[in-house]
Amino acid sequence: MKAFFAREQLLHDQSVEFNRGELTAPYESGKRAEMLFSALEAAFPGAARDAAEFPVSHLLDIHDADYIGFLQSAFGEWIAEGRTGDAFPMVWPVHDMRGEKIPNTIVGKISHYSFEISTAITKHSWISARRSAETALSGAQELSRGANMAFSLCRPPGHHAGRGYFGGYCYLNNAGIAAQYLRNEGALRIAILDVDYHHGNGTQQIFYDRDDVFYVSVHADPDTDFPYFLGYADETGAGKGEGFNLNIPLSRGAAWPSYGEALSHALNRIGDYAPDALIVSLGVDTSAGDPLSGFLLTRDDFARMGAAIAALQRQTLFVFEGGYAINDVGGNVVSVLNGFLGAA
Ligand code: OKP
Ligand code: ZN
Repeated sequence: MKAFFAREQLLHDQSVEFNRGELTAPYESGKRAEMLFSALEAAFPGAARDAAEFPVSHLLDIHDADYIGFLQSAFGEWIAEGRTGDAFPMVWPVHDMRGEKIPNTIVGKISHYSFEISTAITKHSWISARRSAETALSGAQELSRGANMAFSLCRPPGHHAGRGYFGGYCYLNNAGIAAQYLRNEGALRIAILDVDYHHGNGTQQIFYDRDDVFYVSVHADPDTDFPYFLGYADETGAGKGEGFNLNIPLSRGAAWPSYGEALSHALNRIGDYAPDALIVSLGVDTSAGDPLSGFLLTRDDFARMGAAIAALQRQTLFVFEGGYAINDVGGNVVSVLNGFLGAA
């Protein structure tokens, strides 16, 4: 197994996050990626590889050009307009307001290109997000060269980032960018299995009207959990993509009996689709004790998850997403990978 990583991903360093009416330390820290990297090095000596660099065209395959331009220039514009600290969005064009407008000054622009308050653009967000996408691309390249599996230690995560917006700690849709890379390399059908606790609204949006990328997600019911406004079971795809989006929301408190059942339903549907490759958006915030989440998976359950995924017998790229119990993240990810490798 190869595990791809890029040190520049650690540079993104948001000062605060707004939670429960207070400013708190951000849940999504560089520390969690560093600790995960150490756990991988210990469990799989010699597996670590530096992510390669890729042309920006791979980002433009998935994201709008104006959004990519905005991500690159936003922090500079924030400073040029005399603001300090991190660039936070603060006003959104909801309901019947003019959501298509792109104001010319930075606060209006940030609001246009985002959807929630916990995620800011910091001095180094662009470089970290770009290297995170390149970490996913490196894993995809490994598959296109014939590897059976790879792990991409992406940070910041990606599955909440849409074609033209950031949020949920995500700026670039790493799994989506990897999926499109494999399509460009000749794969006909890609399945994305998203096992993060939260629904991957961005990945769903990007592929909603396509039948060549099947998005399947098991996640907390958006009625009670972030991102609240997407991820319900009746979202099944549109146009050509009808039937190629599958959401399986579970109630808070779900443990392996109900989770494992949902996962096997998801995997059966993916098996029927017969994808050329599988991308797993691997969030381990489904772990009992995760500070953002309400599922109760254990270390052993994560090994069961890995084994169930391996039973599909597809080339598989694991792309890291969430997981905020930083002392458990490494063990849980290693458990998924060992479960996969033991059963593959
Ligand atoms: C990212 B990923 C909690 C605020 C939560 C955003 C959650 C993003 C989760 N008070 N804000 O899917 O793990
Ligand atoms: Zn999550």
